[in-house]
Amino acid sequence: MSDGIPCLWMRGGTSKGAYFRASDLPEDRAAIDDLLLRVMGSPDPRQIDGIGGADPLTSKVAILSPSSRADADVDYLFLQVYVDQALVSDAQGCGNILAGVGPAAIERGIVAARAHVTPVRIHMLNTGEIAVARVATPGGRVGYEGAARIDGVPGHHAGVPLMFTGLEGSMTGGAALPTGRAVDVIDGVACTLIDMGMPIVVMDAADLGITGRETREALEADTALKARLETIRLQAGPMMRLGDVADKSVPKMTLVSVPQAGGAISTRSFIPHRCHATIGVFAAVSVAAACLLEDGAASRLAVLPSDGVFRVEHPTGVAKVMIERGADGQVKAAGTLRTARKLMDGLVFPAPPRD
Ligand code: NQM
Repeated sequence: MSDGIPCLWMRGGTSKGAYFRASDLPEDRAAIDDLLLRVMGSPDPRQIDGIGGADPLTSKVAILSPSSRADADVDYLFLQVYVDQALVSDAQGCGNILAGVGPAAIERGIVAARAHVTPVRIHMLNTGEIAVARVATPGGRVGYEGAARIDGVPGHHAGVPLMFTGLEGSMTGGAALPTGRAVDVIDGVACTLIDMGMPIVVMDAADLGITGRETREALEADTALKARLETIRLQAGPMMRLGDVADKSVPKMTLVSVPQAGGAISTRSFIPHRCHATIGVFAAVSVAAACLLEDGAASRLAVLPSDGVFRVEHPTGVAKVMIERGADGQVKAAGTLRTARKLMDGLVFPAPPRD
């Protein structure tokens, strides 16, 4: 380990993380967690002695290996490395970091590139589901340049379309509504507890005494709001079959309000203790699915699109989610467009164990 560990540092969607081959890491999970804390520089609010960016959105890890399933090409384990606690969690997946998995799997020789575009079937170990990414591979190499733009990322890059099926109840027992109800009242607040790839608690921002148009910074400074959200979250966790969520990064807390910019719904997401600069990919799919329910905060405020493309507004723009529904009205498939970029390929040197 003192010689350094092969590591790709990539932007995936609106997040950043370290991508490793499983074979370059220890086998034992406790040893991996210990190593990743030292790689990222956690716990420390500045992560000064590691490569983490002092924000949950830039303290993320993807571990890749050839797939254990015949219907997938690569296995992807997502780990959230907490910034200011000695905690590494696999209790959630991450659709933004997922955007970098196809390119990273090709870069690392786990998947062979095709001539123009390489479809990569990704087995997401955190939830057991499969996503399909289409990676631009001009000339048989990953191409990062392109014309796709996503809000929250400056400039334009090669698009990475992502398609999902079977997201319902990804971490909560197989049903999109783990309590069987569109609305549960917790601490007097009407909450929609939903999991379509990410367990989230959807609430009307007005019920929490805010407009839902506040900036990320203003919301992060609102300690009374954050305390109230955490009290609701700790009760929602067991109701969503997630057990005690005190040390888990799910469920996420999503405050919704009427759309401001021609979209379907406006959001402010707590993930769960910091406010998201945008919105997570699977969180956006879950919010879009909440808009389609007959009851609940999101459906009461949403403006449903006629073309199946939900423009989910967030603090720095819009995340577009394509939703395909079956004859029964249920969400059958979802998709989104992300971009990803290789930022650094090299060796990472973890900090020594602390005393
Ligand atoms: O919901 C942050 C992110 C995410 C998660 C978080 C994500 C998703 O934006 O699929 O992408 O919710 O912790 O990276």
